[in-house]
Amino acid sequence: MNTNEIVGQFRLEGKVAEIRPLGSGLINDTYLVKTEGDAPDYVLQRINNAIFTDVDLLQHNIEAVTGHIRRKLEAAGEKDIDRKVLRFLQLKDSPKTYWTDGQTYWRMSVFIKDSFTYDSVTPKYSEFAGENFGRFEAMLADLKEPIGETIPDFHNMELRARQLEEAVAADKAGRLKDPEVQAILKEIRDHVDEMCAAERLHREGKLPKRICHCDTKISNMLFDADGHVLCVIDLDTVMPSFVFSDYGDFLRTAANTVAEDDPAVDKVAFRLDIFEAFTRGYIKGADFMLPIEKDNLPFGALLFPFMQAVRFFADYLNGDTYYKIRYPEHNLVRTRNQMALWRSALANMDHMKKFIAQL
Ligand code: GN1
Ligand code: MG
Repeated sequence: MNTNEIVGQFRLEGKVAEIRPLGSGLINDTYLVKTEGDAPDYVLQRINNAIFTDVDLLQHNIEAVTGHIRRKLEAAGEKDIDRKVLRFLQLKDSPKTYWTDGQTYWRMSVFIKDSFTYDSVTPKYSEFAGENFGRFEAMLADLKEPIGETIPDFHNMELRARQLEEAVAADKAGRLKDPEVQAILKEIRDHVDEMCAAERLHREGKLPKRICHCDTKISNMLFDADGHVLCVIDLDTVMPSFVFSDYGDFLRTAANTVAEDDPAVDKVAFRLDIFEAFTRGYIKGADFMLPIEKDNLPFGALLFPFMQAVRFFADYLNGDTYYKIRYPEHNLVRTRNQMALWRSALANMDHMKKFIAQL
């Protein structure tokens, strides 16, 4: 079936004028569905079923989360709600919000009008983003419906470390002999223990899990033309996790002076102006945080470049089966970049701690 026929399975308004690729996600395939006249435009996504194996659970989570946020916005008397929370379309012949032919899985949501995404932001926008990602979690704090893990242990550093060791043991792509690969592996192994602190604190009963977004890269937030935050998008990985997930993944993308796959490793640096602005906003929005969560935010800023490096590196050793790549060394380039960011954040640890203590 072609995308036109798939779109035809959903309850949409208007006539389709054009369908074209949208965005830069590394997992799903995304399209913009333009319609004729005044009808809204839509986003069509093919869900990567190799990664999200339980699409029923995935869409159940998303419906629970968007429904809960919508009701809160309504109760607060918000205007323009359709631009502040995503709305997924049901099928013509069932209330389900995804369609499958048994092999591929598809969903559609309303495209939010006059919205913009960014791959880099000013400190001012970061502060708005921080407050809104924090508020996103705060809004979900009283969600009664259970939210399952669409990818079990998604942000569990101990699991990611084990997966890397499995990739090393198997060396499927024969890449382990490269001296650079050996050096990266050594650096990761030297620090992996300290990077698993959150799981230990959780086992000791000191660190709670919250419902988090778990993919707070800067491009997953929509802004309006004036730079105000409209809405959080890409809800596939909303699940219980530590606050570090959302705090850390934003800084991993927004506080890097370059993109996550920029090969110019010497240009990679952790931006303190973005860190400070985002942290101020996040602490304001995530008003539920315990002292142990707040005090460990600098750890979260280190954890995410490190975890992402481990994930890209494991995929490189496995022969690039998880992330989309555009050239053979893409995952290695991403690994180098994320390790450089981690080193730069590490060098700023004292500054980060002091800054948070005085807030
Ligand atoms: C993936 O596809 P996208 O851009 O939403 C990944 C994230 C990574 C990110 C790195 C389900 O996100 O965890 O941080 O790539 N999502 C999944 O760019 O693995
Ligand atoms: Mg995502």
